[in-house]
Amino acid sequence: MQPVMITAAMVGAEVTRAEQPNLPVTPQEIIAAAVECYEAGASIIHIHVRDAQGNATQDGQLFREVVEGIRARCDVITQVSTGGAVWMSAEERLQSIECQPDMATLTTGTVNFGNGIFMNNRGLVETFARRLRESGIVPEIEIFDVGMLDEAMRLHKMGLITDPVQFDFVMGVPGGLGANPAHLAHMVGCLPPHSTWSVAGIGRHQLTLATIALAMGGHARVGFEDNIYYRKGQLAQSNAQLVARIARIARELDRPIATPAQARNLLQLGRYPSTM
Ligand code: KMH
Ligand code: ZN
Repeated sequence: MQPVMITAAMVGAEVTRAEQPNLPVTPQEIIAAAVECYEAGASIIHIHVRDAQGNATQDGQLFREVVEGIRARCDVITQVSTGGAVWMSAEERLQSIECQPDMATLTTGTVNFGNGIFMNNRGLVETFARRLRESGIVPEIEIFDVGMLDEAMRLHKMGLITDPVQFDFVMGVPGGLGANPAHLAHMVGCLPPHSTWSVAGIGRHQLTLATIALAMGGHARVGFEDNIYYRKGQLAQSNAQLVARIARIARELDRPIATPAQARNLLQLGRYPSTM
């Protein structure tokens, strides 16, 4: 089995400090939390940023500050969100890639997201995929429902995404794909041969689905974006605490933890030069 790539999704767009007092919010807090997660075993940092009021933003300058700050401290892979928050326009969402991160997310369809709608129509998805391709930024395909997998295959046929494709199954968002291991088994069975995949379980499903993913040979995403608790009724102390726990489980399952260099190799980052 491959070494485990652990992704730390530390901030997100929805969680507040009132809900999780240890949520990193300022660029300096996000950089420090990323380094802690890297030291605990993360090879990929999934990045969202917040404005001075703590609200989600896709401000390109804030993303640049965070990505450059992380790069100055360690070689962990930087993966920016192009999803942003449900109220944001497409142009706003794409500002995050201006700082030339290693990777960026790409959601391949529209889904209910709680009471909101996470809007990703075909035109938007193709535009995002093209922009990433032209910028030499490797996408991670975010799958919030099964049909998004078929849409990703369509992009693959169009040459907008190329092998090896990294998929992240986001399971348990209210309105989206349920956190059911049977769904996971089905989706993994549908993947093209050279793919890699991880699971981001929401809330209490984070630990169980990440563990199942490790046992199946996949990779795992943990962090406050998806889950703020260590266990029922007990808030996690930090994102790094959640990373350290899944790293411990991986070792128990005889899955070594991927270094960022190993993860770069598995994901074949830098596989196409920027044409911008
Ligand atoms: N905040 C969600 C609406 C991503 O980062 O690409 C979208 C999201 C996915 O978080
Ligand atoms: Zn995200």
